[in-house]
Amino acid sequence: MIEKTSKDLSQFHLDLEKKYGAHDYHPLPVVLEKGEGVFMWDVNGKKYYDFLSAYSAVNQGHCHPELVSLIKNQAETLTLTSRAFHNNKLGEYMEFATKLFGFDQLLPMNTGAEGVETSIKLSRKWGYLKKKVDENQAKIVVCNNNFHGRTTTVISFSTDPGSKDFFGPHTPGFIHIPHGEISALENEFKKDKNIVAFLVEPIQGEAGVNVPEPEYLKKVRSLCSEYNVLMIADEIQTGLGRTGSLLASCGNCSCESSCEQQSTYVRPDILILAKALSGGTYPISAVLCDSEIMEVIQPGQHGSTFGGNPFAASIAKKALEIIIDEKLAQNARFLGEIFRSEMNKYIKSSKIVKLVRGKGLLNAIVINDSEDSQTAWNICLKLRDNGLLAKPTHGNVIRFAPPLVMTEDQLYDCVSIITSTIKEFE
Ligand code: IF1
Repeated sequence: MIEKTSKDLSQFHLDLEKKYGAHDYHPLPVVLEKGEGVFMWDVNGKKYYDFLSAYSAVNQGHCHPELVSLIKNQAETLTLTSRAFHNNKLGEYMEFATKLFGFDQLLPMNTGAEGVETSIKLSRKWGYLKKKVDENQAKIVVCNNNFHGRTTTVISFSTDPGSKDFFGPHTPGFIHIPHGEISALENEFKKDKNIVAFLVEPIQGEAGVNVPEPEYLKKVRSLCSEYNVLMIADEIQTGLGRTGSLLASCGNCSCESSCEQQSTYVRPDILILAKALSGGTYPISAVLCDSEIMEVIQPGQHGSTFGGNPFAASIAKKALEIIIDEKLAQNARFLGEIFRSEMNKYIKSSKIVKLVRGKGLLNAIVINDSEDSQTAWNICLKLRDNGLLAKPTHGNVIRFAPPLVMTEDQLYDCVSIITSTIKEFE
């Protein structure tokens, strides 16, 4: 029995997790118990800026009051019917989301990985039924250093040994190319007529916020159309305002109307959303595409117990409305410019930070140290002590992704905390 000591409540919780939990994470040593907007508080009452947003799942800010109120109401009304029956929230959510993103239809799932798996099943079956690729030979092109989730098929095409090794035998049918390299993509399309899709993150988050050149997605779109290959955009982390527009594949739009009306919109054939689709309250994912693709899935061929439940559907519609009504994409674009500009001023004189990169409020700094150094980790520990929570992605890269509801003053306050903390390591 682990005793709850008054000295430090955190240790009590850390010990419980260590003793009774799987060790599938190495979290920063902080135990949180409350969240509101851009802030979180630990069990000892210490307040922090959240600069990770649960990997971009809390774009609308912690415990957004409109989501909390809706959840309370729906929780005492109807939460789950299964898709064996209809419910009064799913259709209105589907209509809202498909019109907002400019697609015919939506398939509701729960986690991001399930959304990715769904897009793989849709693409393969579309390939066999519509593109007429050879039976059981459908191929999907993916990028090196991708991150699309942790299910067995998805890690089959990971290039990260930690995600992939010792989980074989791996699902076949995936071809790897470097992210951002158009010629590599065209070479594959020329070589293999059985390619049915190209699965891509507009910006690679986990790989360290790799931003491709501005025309990359446009060229991907054009090649996929030319070779009749489905373009699948995994916007699970980059979507929903995070990179300064409603979708990273929208470019710098005005977010005043549906994506499709934006001239800068690179419209994928399949769009995958999750994370902030629920405002960080509940696992919700969605796959959107036109009927010509969606119709390859018929009753009994795909789904999930919780997919499309009235609780999730009502939350997701509200979460999307908040992003639009509060102009969170525009705020992310505005604050992201300030963040990178302020960090670049600091970097000029820093020996520790090599560069800052990102789009909107999905940013990262690269520490001038080896990949296996502890510097980034130690900086994050010090940031924690100074009231800001962030975590390294790989070795020497620290991702910075605050909730999109942050104010300009709060951002300047965070820049001051970050730069003054890093100065302690100069
Ligand atoms: C972990 C990373 C981020 C994602 C993209 C699909 C998924 C994710 C682009 C799957 C999920 C999460 C998973 C979480 C940490 C976090 C993460 F570090 F793992 F890689 F954000 F970068 N596509 N990303 O980013 O969605 O099934 O998790 O709902 O597994 O440690 P999920």
